[in-house]
Amino acid sequence: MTNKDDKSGLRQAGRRRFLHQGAGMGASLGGAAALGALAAPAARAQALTVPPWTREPGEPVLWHAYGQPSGFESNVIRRNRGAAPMPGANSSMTPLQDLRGIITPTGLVFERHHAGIPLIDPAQHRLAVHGLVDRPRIFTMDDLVRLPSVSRIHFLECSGNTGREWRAPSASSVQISHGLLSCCEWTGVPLSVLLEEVGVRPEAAWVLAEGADAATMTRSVPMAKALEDALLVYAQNGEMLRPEHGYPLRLFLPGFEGNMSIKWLRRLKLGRAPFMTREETSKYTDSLPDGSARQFTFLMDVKSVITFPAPDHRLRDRGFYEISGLAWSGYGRIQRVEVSVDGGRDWREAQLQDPVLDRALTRFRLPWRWEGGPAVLQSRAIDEAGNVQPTPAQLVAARGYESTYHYNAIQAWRVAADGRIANARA
Ligand SMILES: Nc1nc2c(c(=O)[nH]1)N[C@H]1C(S)=C(S)[C@@H](COP(=O)(O)O)O[C@H]1N2
Ligand SMILES: [Mo]
Repeated sequence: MTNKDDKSGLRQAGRRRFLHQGAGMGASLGGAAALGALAAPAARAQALTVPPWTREPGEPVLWHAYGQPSGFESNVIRRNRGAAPMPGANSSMTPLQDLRGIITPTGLVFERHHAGIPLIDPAQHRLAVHGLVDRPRIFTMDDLVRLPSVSRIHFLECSGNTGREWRAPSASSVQISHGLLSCCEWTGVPLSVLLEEVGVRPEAAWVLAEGADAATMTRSVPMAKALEDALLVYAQNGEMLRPEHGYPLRLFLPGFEGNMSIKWLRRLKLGRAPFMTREETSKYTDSLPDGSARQFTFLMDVKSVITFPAPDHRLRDRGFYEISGLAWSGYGRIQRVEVSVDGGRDWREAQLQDPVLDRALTRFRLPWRWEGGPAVLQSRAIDEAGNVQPTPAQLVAARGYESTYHYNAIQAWRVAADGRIANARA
């Protein structure tokens, strides 16, 4: 794209070339043949002009000292269902329908706060570690960031994500139905390193983690998880955490429900038994059909969703489209994703985009030709532990209707003949 006079022309030529190559690709990807001959008529034969932005120098360097997306992308923002009854106790969702890779840009990462965002001076922040330890201690942020650190790419999903789809299709946007989900690079000190500093007593079996927000969010973490891969995170996507994600320090538990990754972390207490906090007794438990309830359902189940096309989009022309979406599991890597475009009669294996990482979002793609008629699109993920994403009927059979957390059923989008897309049940 070096010849500025010919930008749009190159773009059109490139598009046609891609669509043409698509024809060859189709055979090996099964069934998506005849991808060529589909450049939309409007994309052909246009006069090339020299646009105003080519005639004079553009904005200077440092136009934004902290970079911003193009103004033409201003609709790509976090959104939610509206005001919540309690000030500060609300969430916002990631615009999955507009994202292209596996990493969530930090400014678009969903938020879930139970009592607002505390604005914490890192110089004032402290982390206390006490209980069944040999050397109880209060750490400053300077103490903590000096310790050996690691970086890991993992998804974070609120266990309430998609919970409102339980009884019937509800949200008319994939952002609202599935957007309590992100995937970032997390940098921090392994909790095991800190626990070695303080000396864990042999009787210690659980760690209480407490946040410094007005919710003083508290959760009990099993010692095995604390020692295995729990992180004391201070940076996200390469820069220090942002206030809404726990600045200056949060716990991060790969593969576990988002609620346990306590933000604004101020205290860790080691004990013999779980601490039975509100968030693990009243909340974040799962009622079952027989009247009992599951407690401590830490792991996020295998799940996937098609992010394009979704109800947020509308198909304008028939012809080639790339179906694309995200798959993830708290049990490990995604092994396989299958996609159906006919309401679940036939399933085709989607391509997984490298890298396929442990407990990270995995992008899948499938070439598709829309003939202009009705279609029902679904994706089904299978993880390396052999877990298969259930249908809504299978999920309800196992869990009933009284739960809100850990909904991971197959999502269907219905494409109408006019190209509009709706949330549906296959
Ligand atoms: N201290 C504290 N930690 C918290 C919360 C909170 O309200 N307070 N919300 C939890 C919930 S329910 C989720 S899903 C995640 C959301 O993390 P995020 O806002 O960085 O996406 O943080 C968890 N940690
Ligand atoms: Mo959550």
